Amino acid sequence: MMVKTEKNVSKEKQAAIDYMNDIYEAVKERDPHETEFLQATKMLFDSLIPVFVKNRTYKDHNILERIIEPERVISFRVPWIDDEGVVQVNRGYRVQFNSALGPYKGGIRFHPSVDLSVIKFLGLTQIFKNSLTGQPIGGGKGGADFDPKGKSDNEIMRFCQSFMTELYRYIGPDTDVPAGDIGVGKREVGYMFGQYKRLQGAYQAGVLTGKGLNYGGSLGRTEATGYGTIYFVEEMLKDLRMDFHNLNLIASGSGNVAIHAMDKAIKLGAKVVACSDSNGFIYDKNGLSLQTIQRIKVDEGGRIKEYIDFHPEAEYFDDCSEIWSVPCDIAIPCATQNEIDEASAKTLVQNGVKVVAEGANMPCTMDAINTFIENDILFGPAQAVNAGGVACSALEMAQNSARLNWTFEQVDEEIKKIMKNIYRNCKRASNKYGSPGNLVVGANIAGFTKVADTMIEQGAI
Ligand code: NDP
Ligand code: 2IT
Repeated sequence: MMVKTEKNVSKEKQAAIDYMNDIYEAVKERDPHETEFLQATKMLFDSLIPVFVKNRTYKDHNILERIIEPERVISFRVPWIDDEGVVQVNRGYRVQFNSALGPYKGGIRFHPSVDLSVIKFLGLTQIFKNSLTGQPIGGGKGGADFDPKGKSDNEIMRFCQSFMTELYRYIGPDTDVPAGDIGVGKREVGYMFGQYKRLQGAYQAGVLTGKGLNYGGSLGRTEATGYGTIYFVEEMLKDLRMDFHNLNLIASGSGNVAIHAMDKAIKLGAKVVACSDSNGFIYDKNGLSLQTIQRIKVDEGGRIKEYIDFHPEAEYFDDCSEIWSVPCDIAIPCATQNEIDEASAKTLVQNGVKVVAEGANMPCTMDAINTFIENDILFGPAQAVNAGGVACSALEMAQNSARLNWTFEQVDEEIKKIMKNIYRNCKRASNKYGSPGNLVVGANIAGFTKVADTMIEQGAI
């Protein structure tokens, strides 16, 4: 059963719940082992119930059955030669999920946990995130179960080249435009771009985003997801008649999203007291030094525990999931999926958290989200909160098409506008559909209805 049984449910609502349960069960029967994808599907369906109560059109057009099935799934072998001369093999994926609004758009993740379920959940949520940005981009995602940790620069390059040797035939500036995600940053995008250019025999700058600044990358893209996250939180705080001053913030992760979110939060007056990597977390009640974190993680590719070598006043704990026991006003999970479960959510609530915003994709389990909502904690869902990254990618595509470069200030201003707009639209949709303040419902409905309406306009494809 998808939705908890409620008393006094209207006939119309029960019919919508039954209808959506049937579709969910069919998805589950088809791919029972895709746990992350099923989780994302369930979260989406739960939010959409009010839409299906109010509106028959989407049911008449079988939108749910269509939207939940990717337009195309590509899976391929990625052979590469390690520094010992041994051939290694990984599995690569690209899921081209939905092209109603524009070319497929979404990142590429290199992490040992990557499988089709992970890429499908990321692809599904990307559709609605991209829709929320208001830009002409469809949804897709890709990746490989490759572990970049401990690999030499040459190994990374050979892997990226081999990955692109297969992927290049499926992508293009008007077809599918990948970017970075966990384990894929400017370096990896550069190697993939070089290989794409070589195989294609043409310089198509708009085929990838997150590029280096010398060859079509956009100023502000590196910062965009983290900054956008904080611009969104700023809007949430305004609703609580608060700002960042004197608020304690904790961020999980210390990668691209976490670092730039912490940077912007500090600039706006917050105190960042804890952050982590996959081994453990650091804590300093007086505030962490972002400069040191950046030196360790960005410049030297080290581990977060090295922080205490430079700041003995800080503490290191070697279990990253325990970071949620640190008391804070704002919690922004910025590492990976399912990093906040119900128990962690309850701890955050008990410790007085005021705002939780998902910098990462699906970092909170469904029970965790319900815990926040039931306790009236203002909660910002991933597809809205972290949309600044892909929004900036779409600005990079626009700059590439026009063959010009915007200034950092122009890009940053645009991202701020987009994030404010997303917040407004989520709030409006949550009000319109009877769940005021529930931004999960608002984000899913606002993202979904635009894609669904467009699919209807484009016919039964
Ligand atoms: P990075 O690779 O730059 O950093 C990831 C961070 O999360 C690292 O600190 C890493 O620790 C930690 N981490 C990764 N996997 C795990 C895990 N299984 N358990 C605990 N910690 C983990 O990635 P990004 O910052 O780019 O991405 C972070 C999240 O944000 C992801 O969910 C991504 O999908 C999402 N996102 C990213 C966008 C972007 O533009 N980059 C845009 C929108 C969302 P360690 O170094 O130890 O591996
Ligand atoms: O999850 C995401 O939105 C990203 N990894 C960024 C995608 C993009 O195309 O910039």
